[in-house]
Amino acid sequence: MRPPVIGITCQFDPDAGNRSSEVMNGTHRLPDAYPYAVRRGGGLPMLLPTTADADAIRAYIGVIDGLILSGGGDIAPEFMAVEPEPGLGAVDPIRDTFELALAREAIDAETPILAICKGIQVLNVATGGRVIQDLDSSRADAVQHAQRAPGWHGTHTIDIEPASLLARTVGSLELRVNSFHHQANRDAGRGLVVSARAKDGVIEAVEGDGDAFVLGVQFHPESMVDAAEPMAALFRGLVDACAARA
Ligand SMILES: [Mn+2]
Repeated sequence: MRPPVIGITCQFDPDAGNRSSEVMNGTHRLPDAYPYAVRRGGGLPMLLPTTADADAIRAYIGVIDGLILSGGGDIAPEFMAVEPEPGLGAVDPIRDTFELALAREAIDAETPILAICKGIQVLNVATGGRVIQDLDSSRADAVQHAQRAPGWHGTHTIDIEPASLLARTVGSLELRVNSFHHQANRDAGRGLVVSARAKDGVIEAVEGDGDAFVLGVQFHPESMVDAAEPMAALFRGLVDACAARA
């Protein structure tokens, strides 16, 4: 029996001024930590090229057993119907359009989802949730969410909701996570609940309120699978959820 196929979205760098309707000129990029973490968790990683083709997006969901929405830049505020704030960083509306459609298709199909960093923002916006465009790091109780330690090193703690999918998956109610974000979810979208927060209240995880494996994390577990067992458990949890549906 083949291992569950885990589709992973990519970062996409458009090439300036050279886009046709047929060819989306640009370059896909993805740190190898993602496919490595999937293989280590027992899955078969498969990269999903960005596309605007709705039929192709549906076909992706038909092919994959599970989905990872990977990290990247900021989500374009137009998809939340709000104006860009001064602290907004680089956005890629092509990638956002693709990932929002893919996330909605995956939710409808009850495909297991692990959404990582930017992915947790995509998951929220796809379900009508809101995003803080730029965390206020000057707040008196603020935690540093843009760490300058190596990626495999957890720097701040999160408190996990008891009886949550996240707690069951990592086997703990507290976790030390890495942190490379300046955006965060402001709330949880439809069908999602908050399942972890940092000590300053910033949302660090959301999950589906149903039986499907739908988990979004604001940190980068793929960078920590060799350093911290609970991080590897997230990828095993995704793969096991896919295997259980097969
Ligand atoms: Mn953080």
